[in-house]
Amino acid sequence: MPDARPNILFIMSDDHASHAMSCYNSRINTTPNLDRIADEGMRFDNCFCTNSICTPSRAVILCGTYNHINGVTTLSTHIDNRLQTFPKLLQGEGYQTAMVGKWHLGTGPAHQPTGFDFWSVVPGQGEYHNPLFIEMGEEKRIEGYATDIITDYSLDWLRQRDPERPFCLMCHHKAPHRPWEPDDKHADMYEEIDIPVPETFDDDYANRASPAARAEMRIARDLNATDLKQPVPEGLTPAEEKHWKYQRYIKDYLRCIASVDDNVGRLLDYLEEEGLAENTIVIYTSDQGFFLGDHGWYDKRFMYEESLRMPFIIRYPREIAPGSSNQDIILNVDFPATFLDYAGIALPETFQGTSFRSLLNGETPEGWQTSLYYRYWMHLAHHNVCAHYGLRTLRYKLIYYYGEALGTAGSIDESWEPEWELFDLEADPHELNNVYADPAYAEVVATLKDEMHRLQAELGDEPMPEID
Ligand SMILES: [Ca+2]
Repeated sequence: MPDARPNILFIMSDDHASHAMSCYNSRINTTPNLDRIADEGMRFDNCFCTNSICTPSRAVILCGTYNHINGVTTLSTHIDNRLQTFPKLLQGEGYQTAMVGKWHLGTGPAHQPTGFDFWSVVPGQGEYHNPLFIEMGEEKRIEGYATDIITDYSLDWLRQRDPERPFCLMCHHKAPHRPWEPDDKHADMYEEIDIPVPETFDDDYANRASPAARAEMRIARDLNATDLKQPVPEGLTPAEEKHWKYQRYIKDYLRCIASVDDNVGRLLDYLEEEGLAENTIVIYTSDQGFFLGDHGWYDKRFMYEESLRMPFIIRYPREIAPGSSNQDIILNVDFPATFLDYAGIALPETFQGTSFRSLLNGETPEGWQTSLYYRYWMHLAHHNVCAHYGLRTLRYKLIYYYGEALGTAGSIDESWEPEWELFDLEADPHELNNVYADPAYAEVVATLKDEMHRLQAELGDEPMPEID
């Protein structure tokens, strides 16, 4: 009897914010192939990461644990590849497993991928053009463009698999990570048009705690020559120069996404041609969000919406109604629990996430999570972003910038004074007005702190000394 367990095709790109996908009503681009997944499946509007940076988010997804548990708190704390992961569990139950593309969890015997029948990954961030791969421990440089090659490898692996057993393929794109290098095919896209700027493009960082103004990820000031790829024209006013830099940045970012979109289309076509579309769960997501000129920024790390939010679209015709969407909170830590649920594998007690299969069936269970805990550790290590933790509920967001690196590579600012932020997302969706000190929100603050401490205790993290 054929194995009826579903296949899993998990496609994840790097730094692709949902507001650059047309199925999320992007104002700046179209993504017809990604939209196929959303049109034929479900779009999650409140999917969030627990730490908005590459390496930690990837560890959360594999291990089903928060970073203070799996130890991958920063870019330099690589994964201990003996940890339990969902691909290992799938492999142990007869799934064929593969990991292709960006790994970014370390190289060498202690950190390289485990739990995969086949793996071919780019070391570190990887390169866009003629990238180096490490395939089952062997280095090989491949001619071509990373997004195409990662898809080629994925298709090659699918073609040689055993059709009698289910598969789990993790196809991880390097794109559209900085420095946003498009391929020749998409190099001239958007050449003749101006991409609109977001509403908060000229944010002055007033009415916030100090970290927003301290951050060094401003389009006007912090993009470098490698990012811009062309000399800045002379004679521009500061506003014109900022606008020119935004166009340079965002167009290359969107060109990289256009290639991802094309290549997702190739994978979807393959599933259809092979009669695999019905029994394959297809996911498209990104390791976290990104600022697309929002608040005048590029990059991520902050708990602010554009960075915290992950795109998550999923198609599985057997269980998910086409063209559906969901507003419940799901987290990257919930992904592995969901995949194991579909595979009929019991969730290990050590996994901290919860399967959202019932949400995919259109039902929100009683007591489903209405808040999430977030923590970014790398105090002043990159882009001068401060370490912080916080709580987001459906309406509010509380953030605490406690100002310590906790043994990570960041430099310590001795003069640091801890600061809080509270945003009422209903009244202030763009997070421009910190109401932490507003007496009208005193009760809200107290309730949110209690909830945050409850979650910290439940998840096994320790609060820092908290000063009001
Ligand atoms: Ca990333």
